[in-house]
Amino acid sequence: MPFNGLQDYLSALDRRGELLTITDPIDPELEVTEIADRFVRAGGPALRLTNPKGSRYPVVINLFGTLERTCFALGVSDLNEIGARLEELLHAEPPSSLIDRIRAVPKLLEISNWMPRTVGKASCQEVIEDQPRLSDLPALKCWPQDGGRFITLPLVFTRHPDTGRRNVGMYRMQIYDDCTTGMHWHPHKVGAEHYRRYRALGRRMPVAVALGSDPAVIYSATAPLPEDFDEMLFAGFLRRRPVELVKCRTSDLEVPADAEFILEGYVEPGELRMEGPFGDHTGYYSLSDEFPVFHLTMLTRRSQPVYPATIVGPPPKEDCFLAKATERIFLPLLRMQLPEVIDINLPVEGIFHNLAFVRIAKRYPGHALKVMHAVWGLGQMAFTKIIIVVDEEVNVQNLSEVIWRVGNNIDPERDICFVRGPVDILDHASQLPGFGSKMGVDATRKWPGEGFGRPWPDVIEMGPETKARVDALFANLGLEKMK
Ligand SMILES: Cc1cc2nc3c(=O)[nH]c(=O)nc-3n(C[C@H](O)[C@H](O)[C@H](O)COP(=O)(O)O)c2cc1C
Ligand SMILES: [Mn+2]
Repeated sequence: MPFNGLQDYLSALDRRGELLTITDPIDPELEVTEIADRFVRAGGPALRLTNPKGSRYPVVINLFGTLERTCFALGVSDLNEIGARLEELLHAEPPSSLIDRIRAVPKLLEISNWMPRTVGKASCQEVIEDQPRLSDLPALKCWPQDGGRFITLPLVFTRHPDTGRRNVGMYRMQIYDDCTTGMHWHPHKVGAEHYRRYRALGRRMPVAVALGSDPAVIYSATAPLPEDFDEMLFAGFLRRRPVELVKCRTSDLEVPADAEFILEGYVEPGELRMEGPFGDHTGYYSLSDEFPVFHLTMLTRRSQPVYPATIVGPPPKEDCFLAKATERIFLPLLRMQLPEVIDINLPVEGIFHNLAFVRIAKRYPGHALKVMHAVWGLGQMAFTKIIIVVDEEVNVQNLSEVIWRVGNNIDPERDICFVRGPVDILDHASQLPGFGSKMGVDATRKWPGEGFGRPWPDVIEMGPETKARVDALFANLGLEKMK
């Protein structure tokens, strides 16, 4: 069942014994991070800190702190279920016969059931503050060298000025004062593209930010959807129920009705300000740089809101589980473009952009190279710094196996390819910000058609007859568990 907002999710976590309430005074500067970090590393519960210093709103954090909790948040017992649902939807054959057409109707009705719905009355507008103060929020200063306090789990709503299409992205916001923040959409992200269009038109850009909603809605803001795909429709698909939206008070943007807080405001084209540093996903500080500025003009909220937050930093953190959800959910989409891909593993230590293991059914000479170039052409996968392609017999989820196979199967000079292109803005090693090089490793077995003239050895394996004879012997000795 989908959740009616963040507090409904918290109640459900509480019933599962996955919510710990701490009533002691805790400082949103650094202390919340140290507490949340210990709990996330221990696979511990979500946290509700009811007495953050300097604010009357409780902080909730670690909402996606384990893989199991992320599954629960998205209403599944296994993240592959969502991928499978998506696959079924995408592979729906166009109905040919009348019977097929009739059969397709429920499926189509189901899709229309996920379209967001607009409502008139919303809990996120129970209280209207037209003289809002961001200092009322218990926003975190996460790490010692951070440039200030940051809103770390915001859902940023914008519209393309020409098409009117909505985008929702999670882009952190550094609080400068009571009514301005940074707007840290990287140039590659859709919010930044909307901004560029507003700038070209010379028009002020309306922006609305939702804090807290059904966790499926929160997750959707992080999902690497195609540019014109509405995150709120996607959230409706995930929760199997439409997201209810309400019109903002000061703009035509629509925001989740169940949110805890809505920050309404605008970004002025051309206005830039230094943002950061910020202890980031990579485990390093991202350096300060110029980003657009968000101006808050109105805050609406629930009468008893909670403030959602997250911290990022050296893995694992909560964002690792959000990203694992993305890996599983989007595998079928990747496979629509590249059916030869069997599986993919973006290990958390690789911070998702640094390292991808791709398992393929190799069909022709050069196939691994084709796959890596295709991956570099797919949405946010373009930022993958190292892609390692292996054959279908390699289980990419088993890092021990991958390292064993890759080390054995490559001749570095021949099998490593370098390309240049866009890299993640958070990459601090690239020669220029956002532009650098990437590396592909073809760790598949080499074929004669690839110029490989030597015989390729088999992997060592015991024969089944010998195994069966020793199984029988072990059973007699009471050693049957030793395989
Ligand atoms: C906790 C968290 C914080 C994030 N912060 C940022 C950020 O500050 N800037 C950014 O461009 N992307 C950030 N991201 C990644 C984007 O949310 C992600 O790339 C998303 O797909 C962007 O949506 P879009 O394609 O609609 O632009 C963050 C993700 C998470 C999980
Ligand atoms: Mn988007």
